[in-house]
Amino acid sequence: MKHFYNPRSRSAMTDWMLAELGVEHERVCIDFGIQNSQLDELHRINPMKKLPVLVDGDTVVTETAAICAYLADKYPQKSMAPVAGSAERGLYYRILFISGSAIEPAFTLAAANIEYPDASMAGWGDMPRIIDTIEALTPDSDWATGKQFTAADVIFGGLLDFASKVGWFTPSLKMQDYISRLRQRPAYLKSHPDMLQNMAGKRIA
Ligand SMILES: N[C@@H](CCC(=O)N[C@@H](CS)C(=O)NCC(=O)O)C(=O)O
Repeated sequence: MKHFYNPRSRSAMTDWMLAELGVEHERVCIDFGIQNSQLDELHRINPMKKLPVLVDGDTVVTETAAICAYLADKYPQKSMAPVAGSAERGLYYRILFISGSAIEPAFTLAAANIEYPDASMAGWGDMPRIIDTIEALTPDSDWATGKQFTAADVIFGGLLDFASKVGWFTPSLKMQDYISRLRQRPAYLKSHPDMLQNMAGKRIA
């Protein structure tokens, strides 16, 4: 497997997922400022021209949440996804999908000081609804779907961790506790060496 990533980007989450799984893979660190054959390859395999990308044989997976879900299913012995058909699996899907389709766009627009005029028309609603949703989905203890740490924590927790570092929102105490638990995981530390520092104001690759 080949992972196109940059530790200073959303692909820190897929790097973290690979570290949690402990699977061997080829790393291709992309610097968007350097035009080379690796960047050409990224542009060829992903018309979105974005990181992260996972190439597994003939399969090209893009989108951070899709890559993490794909990896969780590929290595079931690592127990990074709740059992298919279980109640926890429903919550797992909810968290994986809402992170990319609603929480992220809401944060991105808020960071650019853009407010969509009608929360009922926008798939991501508005910031008050998003903050209430994050609060409801944040676990009081353990992990997002219960006792088992899953790819949903890498995606949802990873987004909260990143968004709080760059100042996109102010986490509640419950959210801060959850983020602190995530930051203590050895695989998190392995994949976020420089992301532990204050990222406010720094360019995201
Ligand atoms: N929806 C995508 C977003 C990926 C994304 O925006 N990646 C950024 C880095 S954080 C990127 O590659 N930007 C380079 C560009 O768009 O030129 C995902 O979740 O994977």
